[in-house]
Amino acid sequence: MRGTSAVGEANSDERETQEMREASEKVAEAERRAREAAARAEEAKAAAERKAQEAEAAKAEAERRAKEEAERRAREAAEAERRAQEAAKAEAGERAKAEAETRNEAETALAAQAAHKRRMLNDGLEATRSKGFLAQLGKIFKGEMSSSVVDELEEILFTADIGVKTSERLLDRVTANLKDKGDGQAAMSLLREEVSSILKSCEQPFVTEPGKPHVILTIGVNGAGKTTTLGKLAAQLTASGKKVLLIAGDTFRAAAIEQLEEWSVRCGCEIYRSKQGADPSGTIYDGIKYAEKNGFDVALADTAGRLQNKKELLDELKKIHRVAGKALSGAPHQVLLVLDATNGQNALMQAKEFGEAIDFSGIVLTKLDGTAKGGVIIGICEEFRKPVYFIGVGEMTEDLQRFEAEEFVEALFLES
Ligand SMILES: Nc1nc2c(ncn2[C@@H]2O[C@H](COP(=O)(O)OP(=O)(O)O)[C@@H](O)[C@H]2O)c(=O)[nH]1
Ligand SMILES: [Mg+2]
Repeated sequence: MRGTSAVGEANSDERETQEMREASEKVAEAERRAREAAARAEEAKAAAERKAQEAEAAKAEAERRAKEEAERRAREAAEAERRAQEAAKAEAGERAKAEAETRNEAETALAAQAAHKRRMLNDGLEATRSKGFLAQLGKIFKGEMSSSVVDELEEILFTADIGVKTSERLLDRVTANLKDKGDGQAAMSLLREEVSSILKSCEQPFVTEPGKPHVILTIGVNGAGKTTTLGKLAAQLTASGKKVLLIAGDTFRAAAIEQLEEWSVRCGCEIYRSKQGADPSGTIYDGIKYAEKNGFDVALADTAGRLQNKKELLDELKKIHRVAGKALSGAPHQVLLVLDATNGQNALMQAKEFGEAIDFSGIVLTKLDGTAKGGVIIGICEEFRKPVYFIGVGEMTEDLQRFEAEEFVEALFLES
């Protein structure tokens, strides 16, 4: 039994030992596992730290790159801006240069135009200077007189083409201010001053109001230069950018319509025409309506200078005037009386007759070139006190000149 028990004890010891071994093994195993776990945890921590560091570094790198990129962009933008400014500056410079060149060209062209205008005026008044009353006045100026300055002056002025009234006024003013009655030069300069003051009173700018359309009517005797003046005026206004309509109101002669038609082709403006023999006021009425409907800036109406008789002509002109006002309120805005300078004192008579029938608003004096009677303008200004808008000194478009008193006086008294 004992043996059995001993064996049993031994077995139990063995088992105990076994169990203890196993237990210690388990502990050892557990410790190992714990160590391993701790090691893994350590490793994981280290890895996490590494990752965190890496992330930190990546973030820092990303920030650095972003900063660099932003700086690069800013630099590029600044460079682009600088280039744009330079280009703009260069372009502005180019533009200013081009503008200056255009201005220079325009100034040169204007100067050339002005010189041409003066030359045409001076040439045009040549006959008036050398053969008209001014040529005779030259004798006074040079002191080549047979009697006193005042007597000579009186004789010359009263035979000149300036009309009695004007001659009287000139003579009175000169004699009243002449201190030494024998001083020819002083008499001439006084005369020039007086002529200048008379002519200045008739200088007025010609404006076409934006009345849409601004209607201008020309009146005057046959051959005075109405149609030609209208053609030249149409050409000048068209060139200045206005939309111009010519109205062929002289239906009396087919040639008059054709003549105006030629001008319309030459200046590139439109013409409103009816048949020869058509009612002139009806034609002008329709023409104004047409101009209004089609947005013309200016409508220039031609009229006949001769009908069956003078009364009929003046009656027709009055009717045209009335009818124009019916077509468009305020029309005609201007009535230009066209006078031919070669008619001399007759031009004064015509102005009187036409003026009694129609209250004209201004005068055009044509054909000052090639006549010795250019002095008539002094009489026209003094007697009618109406603006002289234009003067004709030749056949070309630009030979219809704006009347400028000072320039005219200079050309009139030009010393050769
Ligand atoms: N030399 C010159 N001739 C002109 C001038 N104005 C018009 N004429 C000419 O005078 C003539 C009659 O002109 P025109 O316009 O037909 O006169 P209208 O009958 O009043 O229409 C034409 O041969 C024109 O060329 C001018 O200022 N100088
Ligand atoms: Mg005509």
